[in-house]
Amino acid sequence: MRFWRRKQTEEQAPNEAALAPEEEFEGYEGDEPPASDFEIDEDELERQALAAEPEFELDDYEDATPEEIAEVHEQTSRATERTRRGLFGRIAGMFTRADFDDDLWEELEEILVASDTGIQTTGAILDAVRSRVREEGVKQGLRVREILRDELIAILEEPRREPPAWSRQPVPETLILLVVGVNGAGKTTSIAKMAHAFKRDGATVLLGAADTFRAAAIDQLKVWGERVGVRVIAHQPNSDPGAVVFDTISAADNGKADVVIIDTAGRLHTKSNLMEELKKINRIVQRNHPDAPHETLLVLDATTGQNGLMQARTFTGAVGVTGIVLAKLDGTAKGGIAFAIAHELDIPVRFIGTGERMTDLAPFDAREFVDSLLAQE
Ligand SMILES: Nc1nc2c(ncn2[C@@H]2O[C@H](COP(=O)(O)OP(=O)(O)O)[C@@H](O)[C@H]2O)c(=O)[nH]1
Ligand SMILES: [Mg+2]
Repeated sequence: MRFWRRKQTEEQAPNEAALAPEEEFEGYEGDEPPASDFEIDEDELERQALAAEPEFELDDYEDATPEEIAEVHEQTSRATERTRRGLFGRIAGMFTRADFDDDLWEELEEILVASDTGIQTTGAILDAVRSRVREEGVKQGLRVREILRDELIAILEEPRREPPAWSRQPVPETLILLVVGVNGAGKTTSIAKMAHAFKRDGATVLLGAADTFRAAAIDQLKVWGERVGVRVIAHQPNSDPGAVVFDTISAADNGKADVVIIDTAGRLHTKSNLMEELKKINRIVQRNHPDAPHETLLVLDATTGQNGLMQARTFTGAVGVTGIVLAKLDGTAKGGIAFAIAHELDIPVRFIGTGERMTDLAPFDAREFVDSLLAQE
């Protein structure tokens, strides 16, 4: 799946004149031609429309090819396998019963809460579904299923205000991403995966090892840098993270890097120090790049469930988190956490981690996610 596109230069930009709307046709006075010239075969039109457009598109990547969409579908399906095979999968089978009675509502609620959707978010989803069921006088299970699907997607799309910085056009001259999160969440691995993806898309990528608190963390990023084939700027353990960031940005400016990704510590001596450090990093980035970081990505470990939400609040309170990377989704049967993140944090999930390899990263797409969870095996 392509995530990053080089900024269009003037020669590459489509010729504006060619795209200008056509002049109004002057010779035509507006007399309607005979109706027979305009016989429209509606079925044929519909067939043509279906053939021209792929059945689905990804919300954040509108020009994804059918092959890329198929890849995302496969990755999402793999990452949600445990959740689907676990409790959540029971939902898929609930709608075959003719009458959707109170017992079923209760069961649905229990499943959602037990899948880490959280009480508040489950309440919001079920209120929305119930009120539509009531308004439309729906009785049939299959129709309730459709409404539930719609509302699950709607919850995930609540925070989706604009596509991620790397898929917007024009992409910034130097795209700067700051990656934050507690230790062990999956920051360094996710950075390696992103670096791999952006590099494959043709970007020159530079990594900054600003998690200087642990020697192993620096080494880990260096090892990934070698594997992926991207440069890593690192200092000695326990050195000033701000200095690493400064050097990374300078190297990017001198070497014309397209994408800079900065790894940060998950813990310092105390929590408030960490948040101050992250704010300082932001200020250093902004010296030469006032509109950066273009995204501050919080990596959350999907297996930590509701605890992850608590951690997330600490970060969102201190630094402006613009997106979530939901790592280790493949390792949990409680993928309902994605709904809680969207609804309670109001931050879009940008990526899901689907395994430990550098290719195990997929864009998060609400429809793909919900359909994967509701798919019957
Ligand atoms: N199964 C799985 N494991 C992951 C994923 N992302 C990270 N990990 C593993 O989680 C552990 C911690 O990751 P790391 O990147 O070092 O976390 P950091 O401390 O936040 O930098 C490592 O063993 C990773 O291999 C994922 O998407 N799926
Ligand atoms: Mg790390």
